Amino acid sequence: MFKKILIANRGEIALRVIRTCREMGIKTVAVYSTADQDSLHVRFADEAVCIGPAPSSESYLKMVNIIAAAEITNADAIHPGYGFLSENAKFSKLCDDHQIKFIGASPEMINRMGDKANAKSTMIAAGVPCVPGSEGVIQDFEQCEKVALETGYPVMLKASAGGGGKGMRAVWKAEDLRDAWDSARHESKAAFGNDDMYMEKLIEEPRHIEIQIVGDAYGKACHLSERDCSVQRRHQKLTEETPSPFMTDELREAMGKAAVSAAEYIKYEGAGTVEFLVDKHRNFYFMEMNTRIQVEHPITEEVVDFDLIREQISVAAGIPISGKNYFPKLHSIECRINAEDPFAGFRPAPGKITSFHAPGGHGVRLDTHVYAGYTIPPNYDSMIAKLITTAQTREEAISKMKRALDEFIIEGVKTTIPFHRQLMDHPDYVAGDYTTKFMEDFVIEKPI
Ligand code: MV4
Repeated sequence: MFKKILIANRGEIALRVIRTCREMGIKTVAVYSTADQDSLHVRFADEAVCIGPAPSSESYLKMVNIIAAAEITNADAIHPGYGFLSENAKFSKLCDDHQIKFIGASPEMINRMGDKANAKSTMIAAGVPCVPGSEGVIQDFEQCEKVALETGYPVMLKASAGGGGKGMRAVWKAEDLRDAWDSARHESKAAFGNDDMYMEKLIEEPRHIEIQIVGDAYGKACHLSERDCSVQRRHQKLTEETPSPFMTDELREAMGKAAVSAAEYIKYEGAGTVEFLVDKHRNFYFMEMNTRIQVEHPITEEVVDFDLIREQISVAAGIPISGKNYFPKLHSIECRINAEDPFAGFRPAPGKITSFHAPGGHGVRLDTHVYAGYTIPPNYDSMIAKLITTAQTREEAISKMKRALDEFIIEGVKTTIPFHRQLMDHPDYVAGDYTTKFMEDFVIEKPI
């Protein structure tokens, strides 16, 4: 087992990893930017190394500084958390080159899944259901028109380097194809330096349901059931839950099986997520694979009673998985609490937290790095806490969430707490009747 792990991240996920390391008797090294000197991850780690100034590009993304910090502290592994360098093939390779175990995917795996057209071809080969469309990358506009006619409108043009909706265009009729092709390629080139495009049939009002998987170093994989992440705004998830209110035992069996096939086909090692689009007829299609631990992993941990960070570390150390799949025994919901003003288009609202009272009680988990007196720096993403409630049923998990949101006090900065409180009362949400379109129609009521 590792003796010392460096956590190449900040915020709640850095704390989350430190907690499990503590329980496993593994020493920890925090790295931090000058903006994070007073962060809890710096205080709770055994050692801490400053890696640069506030901008991420000069600190949390500065690979050589992080490797240097690992070398001077004698860390034998690096946990990248999510975001930052967690899906960076160069960084994964750099760790290998320095004989430091990267607790994440291999450079080859990251590259393979990062290229979406390539990921899709791989999944077709693995027998995973994919949306009908082009076979790989489209060569020119002439081929684009041909594939659109074969596929049948409406279609979706997607950037192969994309993800998070960038370089993606829905096209409803042939006369709009040219503009969509030009603008999607332009957007993709500007964002990723690559304008390879592929095409799919448009799935209307899909649900976003993902399967958590874990693979070991011996080619064996298992799944830990699903998370429903359909409540999103501009490709930012707001809340997630498991089990999905749309799920059936048959669908879970089929999606779980597909996700395990995907993982075993590519010999995936570590924790990963296979994302699917699910249509109203419960057809499911591969969308993307994430080769990292995700923000919303705690809801899975709560319903299957399993520490995913411990499993990541154990698999990275070469310990085989048990091989069995895990099914939800409870219902869990996560609300992402962001320092944003939900009444002003979710505009970021960094600043000093003047008072803070955390909710608690049975079935309430709060993953956060903030406290009274903490100043949220403007340099990083605006998530400041994840509030997770778990109960026997969905109805009880919602009641518990309402209660927990009501007793959660954060003063000094605006937060998304009032949004979540309204969401928990929304009749369609309460009925479990929501898709990825839900937030387009959601009207937030301003308090008087
Ligand atoms: C789609 C789709 C409909 N049909 N593909 C959005 C992010 C990107 N990685 C894939 N996305 C979508 N792909 C087909 N063929 C609709 C979306 C989509 C979406 C997916 C998941 C969660 C939220 C979404 C919001 C808008 C569009």
